[in-house]
Amino acid sequence: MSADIFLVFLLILSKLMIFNGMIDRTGIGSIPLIASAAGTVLILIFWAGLLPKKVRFPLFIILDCVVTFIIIADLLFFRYFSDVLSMPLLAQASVVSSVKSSIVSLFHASDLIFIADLPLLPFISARVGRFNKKRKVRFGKRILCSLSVLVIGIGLSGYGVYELLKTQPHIFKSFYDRVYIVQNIGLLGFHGIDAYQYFKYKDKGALPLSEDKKKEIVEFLKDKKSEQPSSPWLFGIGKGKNLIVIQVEALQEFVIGRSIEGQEITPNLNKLIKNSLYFDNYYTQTAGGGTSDAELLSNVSMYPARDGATYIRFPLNDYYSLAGRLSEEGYWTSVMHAYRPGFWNRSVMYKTLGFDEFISKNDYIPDEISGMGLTDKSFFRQSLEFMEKYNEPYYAFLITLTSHFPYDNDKKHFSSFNTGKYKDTFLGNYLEVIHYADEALGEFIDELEKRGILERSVLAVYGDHFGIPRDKKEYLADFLGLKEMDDYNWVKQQRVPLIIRLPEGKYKGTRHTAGGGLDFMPTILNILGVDSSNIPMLGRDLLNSPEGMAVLRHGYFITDKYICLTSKGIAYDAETGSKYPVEKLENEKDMAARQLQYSDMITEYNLVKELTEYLKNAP
Ligand code: GP9
Ligand code: MN
Repeated sequence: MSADIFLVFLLILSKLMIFNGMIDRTGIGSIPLIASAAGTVLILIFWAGLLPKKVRFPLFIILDCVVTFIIIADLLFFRYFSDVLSMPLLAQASVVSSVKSSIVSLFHASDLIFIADLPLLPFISARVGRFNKKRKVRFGKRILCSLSVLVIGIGLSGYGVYELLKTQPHIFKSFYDRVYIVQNIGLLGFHGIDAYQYFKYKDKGALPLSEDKKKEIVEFLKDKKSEQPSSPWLFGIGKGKNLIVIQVEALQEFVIGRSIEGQEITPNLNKLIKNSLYFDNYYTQTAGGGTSDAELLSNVSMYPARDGATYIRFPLNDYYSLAGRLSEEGYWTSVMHAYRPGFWNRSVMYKTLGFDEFISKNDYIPDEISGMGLTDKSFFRQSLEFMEKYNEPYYAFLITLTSHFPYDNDKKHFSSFNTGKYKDTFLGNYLEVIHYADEALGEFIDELEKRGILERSVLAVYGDHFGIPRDKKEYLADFLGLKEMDDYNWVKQQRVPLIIRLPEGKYKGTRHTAGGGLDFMPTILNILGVDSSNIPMLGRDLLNSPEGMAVLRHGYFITDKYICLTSKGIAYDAETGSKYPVEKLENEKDMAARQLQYSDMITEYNLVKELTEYLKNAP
């Protein structure tokens, strides 16, 4: 390698490593990271040996400038959003303006290190050029050298990617933690994969959208609203109260009211249910975005994206969110989750969703750790202190963490819970962490009560998505005493509990209407007495709908009476599990398909603003 090429290689690699050091001081010694970053630089400059020095020199300057620009842009973005830039973000101009306004405060004097080489480059190159002048290498040999550099570059980058995929096999599917990718394979590798994914999705045929289709969506939304009675039941029963929503990680319905070895698994949830509206036929409708999809469903009443995660792919769309609507009513809105703020692109998305505040891992004292991070008990304790400072009414959205897969947590902070024959099995571990999450929740609710907050609030608790993956279904069948976990049983187990406690425990009782995450927002807005007629929501108010229906993201649906496995062409009686003629469900099938399609159109064409206008002016 000629000296000038080697110099450019070193310069760019150093800049990349300094960048990594700035976003994560501890991780820069990692061999896969260094190898991968070096590999990407080699891929970037492999061609250089084929060109005469006079030609490649200006190209080097351009290349260095481009990489420097990318690094600085990412660095400023990181300081603002705790995240790195990505194609879906860049495609939406407002992100640039949000960072632009604070650019001066985001730029640190130490960042000058990234541009320090630029004025020196011509000088250095001239010297290196003189030193190298006499050596002439045949063209064929140079081609061979360049190809070898390319192959080594690909090999080194591939090694970094391989090491990352060993521990995070799905990370490139939904890009749930961009910073983590950068920490493991470097900035250029990340941007390369990100751009590839972006164009791959982009060409994946967005649904065709005509003016007629838009009108069809409006009609659909209007029809949905007209199903509601003119004076809906319980409208405004929680008017002016705080809204406290707890999204519990991996909490499934089957644990509710159930005991093992003579102990209730969720004694606190069971107690809460006694004084609450309890929806026991409520389904998870999440897809590739996991927890973030559950958040999305509850906060905007739209389905998650068909591919990848909405939080990652459409973070700068317009959304008419629960937080946005409650802000208009004078609420303070805050979301709390003790994990890295960039995970699931939350720091960007929560701004988009209109939350006034995001309290993340960076704001909590890490005094008790288990599983993925701060324990739920400490999370609730500290969150309550934040909440106490808010002016009322407020909307506090709390997302728990301890009961996260794979449930083999350090149990130091757990009280003992005997799972009998399931001890140390996957299911036993799940039951233990859920028991812990329940205990943490119980402490929190007691504290809310003691401080008088409970009676000034509407409290909602629900599970985000399944906890037992399909490959562990036998455990579940055994635990539930089922002969076989067939499709019917499996679909039924996709329920998560939804509990809504009204002040003074009013209107308590179990409700069996079929529903899902999509229905959370309309139900809550009715309870809070907030007009939602202009909001394009795909869900329905579960307290006022004549019939319930939950459409799962891949198309299966559940009505109050039937369960339909659409793609398999099979239907069951929801109660008994006996087969039901699927051709009798044509209307429901059509409704389910349209719902999913409209949701995708709204998301992919960013239609919320336009639809809101339509609904506002609709007769
Ligand atoms: C971490 C937590 C995990 O922030 O929300 O999300 P999941 O893996 O369940 O999607
Ligand atoms: Mn989750």
